[in-house]
Amino acid sequence: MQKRAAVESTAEAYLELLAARGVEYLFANAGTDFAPLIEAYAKRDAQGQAAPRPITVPHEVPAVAMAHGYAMVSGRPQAVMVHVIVGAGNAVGGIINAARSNVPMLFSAGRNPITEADHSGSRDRPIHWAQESFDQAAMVREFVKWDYELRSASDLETVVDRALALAQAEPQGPVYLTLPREVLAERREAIEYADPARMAAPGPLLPSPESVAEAAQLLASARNPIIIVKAAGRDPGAVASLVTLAEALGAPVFDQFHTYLNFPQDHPLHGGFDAMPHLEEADAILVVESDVPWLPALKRPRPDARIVHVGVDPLFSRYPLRGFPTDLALAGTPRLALRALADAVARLVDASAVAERRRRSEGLHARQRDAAAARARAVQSDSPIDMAWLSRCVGDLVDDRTILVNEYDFDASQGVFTRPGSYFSAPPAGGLGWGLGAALGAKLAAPEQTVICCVGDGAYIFGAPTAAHFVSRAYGIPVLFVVFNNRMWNAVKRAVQSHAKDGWAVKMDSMPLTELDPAPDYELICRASGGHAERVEDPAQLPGALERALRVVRVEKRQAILNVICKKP
Ligand SMILES: Cc1ncc(C[n+]2csc(CCOP(=O)(O)OP(=O)(O)O)c2C)c(N)n1
Repeated sequence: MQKRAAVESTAEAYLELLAARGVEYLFANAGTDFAPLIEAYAKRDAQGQAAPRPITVPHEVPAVAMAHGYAMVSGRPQAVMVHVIVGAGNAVGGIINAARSNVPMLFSAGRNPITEADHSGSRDRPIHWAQESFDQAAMVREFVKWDYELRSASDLETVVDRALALAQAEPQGPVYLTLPREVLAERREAIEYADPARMAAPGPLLPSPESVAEAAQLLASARNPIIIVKAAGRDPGAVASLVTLAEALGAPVFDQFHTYLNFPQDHPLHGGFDAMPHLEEADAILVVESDVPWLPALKRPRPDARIVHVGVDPLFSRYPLRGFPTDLALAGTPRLALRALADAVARLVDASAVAERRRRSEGLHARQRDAAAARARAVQSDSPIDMAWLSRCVGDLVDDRTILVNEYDFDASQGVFTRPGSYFSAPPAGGLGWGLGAALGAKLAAPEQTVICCVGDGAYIFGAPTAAHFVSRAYGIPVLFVVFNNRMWNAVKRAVQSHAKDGWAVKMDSMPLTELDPAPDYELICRASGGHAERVEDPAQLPGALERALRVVRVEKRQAILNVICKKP
């Protein structure tokens, strides 16, 4: 159906279209380039017309992370807009995260006025000369699927629909749109557009029956097949398919460097979080949505092991170097590809071999669970607090209406996540500063869920906490933030230890460039935005402090933070 809406400018037409296309939020960090858009928002607000809800995020890192968090929970891309080249520069890390996580997003930036004078929107500030670049999109081009500069209002519908369809086409990812101020400011009387849109993203893909049959044959004839998975749970529907396949094979599933809930942790075939000790036994390996299924520098599968990869882009075509052996690659939507594989495998396997493998896998599962519990018990009274005990206490709070967003230090083996879409951890690209914004975006997308955000003290600082806590209060988005505060960048320290085991830094116990001591009173940053804030040093006080903070988040609907002082490694 063709729809006509009265608007005053291209900026207003843009808002009309975004709303019509179901974009619920515009996460924005504004500058002078926003003037026509702000004007359009004010007009639509005054007249009660629909527009994506504008969220002021006073730093680009949490702004992009909020759109990331919203899309990872809801599956729906949102819009982000930042200020010309300088805002885009601050946002690039988040775009890299979204790209490597295959998270859809409409990322946009204003463009400095093109003309020096004589047009509505022409340059009228001294920054308007220095803020122009030769190729603004170049800054993000390598990490977006498509980029374009809106040149004329007449193409608006095509441009917006193409951007949203491409972002949602698999492999999903961010797209980038430059919005020049003159174009946004152009006067218009109306916009006509198709409603619903006439630009659909391609639907789910299934690998060919021949390649499914070949892979099924390979897996079903193996004596010791194992499954390694990282990000299948990006599509919550893939979890049940993976369970069906694992059960058909009786094969253990290893969450290796996992970024989503891929497989219920209480399932007897969940083999834990480290496949490396099991690589040598495996004569067939199914790698599902995993860019890095093992670390070849440390351990590799047997040379004769047959290896099948399943994913929307099983060769990870945007990675310059990636050499994991691939005997068969099944490109397709994991939910469908795994289900098809499960059906084919079930027709081929030997039931007694499956039962025997399942029995062994159940033993492994039980040993893993017991070992994790023992690790936490052994340190439960340690002071300063051990991160295993902290993870246990947080893990114990997870129920069927909790989402956990983890940027680094929460140890997932200390929880029992079972529900698809209940656990998210840092993107494969590891651009720090993702956690706070992602948790806020997750809470916006799932207001009925409790969102717990676990961050290292380093990750907390990268997340622009003043901006994140501001957003939480300003828009009523209550999240429980738990800071795993070891007063250092342990990841960097560990890298030095593994790079030079007996080197100077280890021998002299000297780790310059890794210390975050003296640590700020992080809880005060949250308190400054009206949050409940506690500093926790006594391990025995931890469960009580978590309960109090959760009550504030759930009942008072206010953000809360626990600054948990942990052992310094
Ligand atoms: C934007 C960005 N800058 C730097 C790094 C390098 N880096 C990786 S982990 C890390 C430290 C994280 O510290 P913290 O969150 O306290 O966790 P910890 O390492 O102490 O467990 C750093 C600096 C990064 N990943 N991203």
